[in-house]
Amino acid sequence: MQRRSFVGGVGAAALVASLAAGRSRAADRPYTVALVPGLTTDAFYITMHRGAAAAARALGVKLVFQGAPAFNPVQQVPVLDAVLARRPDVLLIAPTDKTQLIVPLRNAFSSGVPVITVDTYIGTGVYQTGSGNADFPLAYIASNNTLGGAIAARALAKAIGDRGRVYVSNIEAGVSTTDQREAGFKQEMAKHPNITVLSTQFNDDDANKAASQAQSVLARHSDLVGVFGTNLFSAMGAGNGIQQGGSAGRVKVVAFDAPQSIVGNLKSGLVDIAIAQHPAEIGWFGVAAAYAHLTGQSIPPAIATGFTIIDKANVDDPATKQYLYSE
Ligand code: T6T
Repeated sequence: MQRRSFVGGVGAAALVASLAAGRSRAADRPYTVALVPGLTTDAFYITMHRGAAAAARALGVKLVFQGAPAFNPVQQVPVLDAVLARRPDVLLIAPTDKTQLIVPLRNAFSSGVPVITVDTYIGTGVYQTGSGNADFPLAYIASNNTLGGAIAARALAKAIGDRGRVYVSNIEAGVSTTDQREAGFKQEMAKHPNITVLSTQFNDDDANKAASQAQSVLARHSDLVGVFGTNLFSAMGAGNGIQQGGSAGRVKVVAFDAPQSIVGNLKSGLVDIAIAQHPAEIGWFGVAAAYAHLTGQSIPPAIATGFTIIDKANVDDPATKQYLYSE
């Protein structure tokens, strides 16, 4: 079959129309696409589900959304097994560890289920190259997380007058997205000689743990001036800890992700900058890419979605507000 290119500079509506042209088999028995998020109760993945559901409706695809209650491989792998038992036509998944999910996903692929990773990746995240043991997923659809970390560093450096001690609140090493955000942050901070980046605090995606760590860092370093929270729970937790430690406003907080609660935090000055990802786009492109593959069209091995930078000045602007996550 002649394969057509999936993203060739077409707009979303034209893309849906072009994809829907291959719908005849779907009309007989709709394709099933499974989306396994990092966890189900995170506004980021809830928003990704919304985007995926919109694409599924437009394309006549059945979407299954099933995930674990916490962000870790121990809970994600049994959910993955349960989802695979339903034999989806394509698996979309946000792997919770770039190494530990390789074997379970390779097994899925070997059993005939095409895999696309969304948000996070396995291996190096560079797929379809014919090298390494984890290049079998068809595509990786996500934010440019290294760039996001660099954006966070620039914003924090500006907010603290380019000097002082800061630290990174992170989930755990081995998560591709937050590893890249921390790396991008540190690479950029290396260009700021008067800023010292203290040891990273790992919180297991637990906002309460991130809050108590913030208080401990403050107790050890009364001259702390800034924190970068690499994801929703790291940032919210660190912000709360800074507030509980009596340093809200003095210690600047740059947050990755944009739950609804960020609005109040930006207005009160607890958080200076929120870097909103576009998770609905990730979900939308995930289902569209799955459908493209199932209908014989080629898909690019990497699709990068955007960011919206939110601060006190633009948080009420409808053009910005649309990127706050659903709950
Ligand atoms: O930041 C997102 C996601 O990109 C990351 O991989 C895990 O954490 C979030 O879901 C936010 O909690």
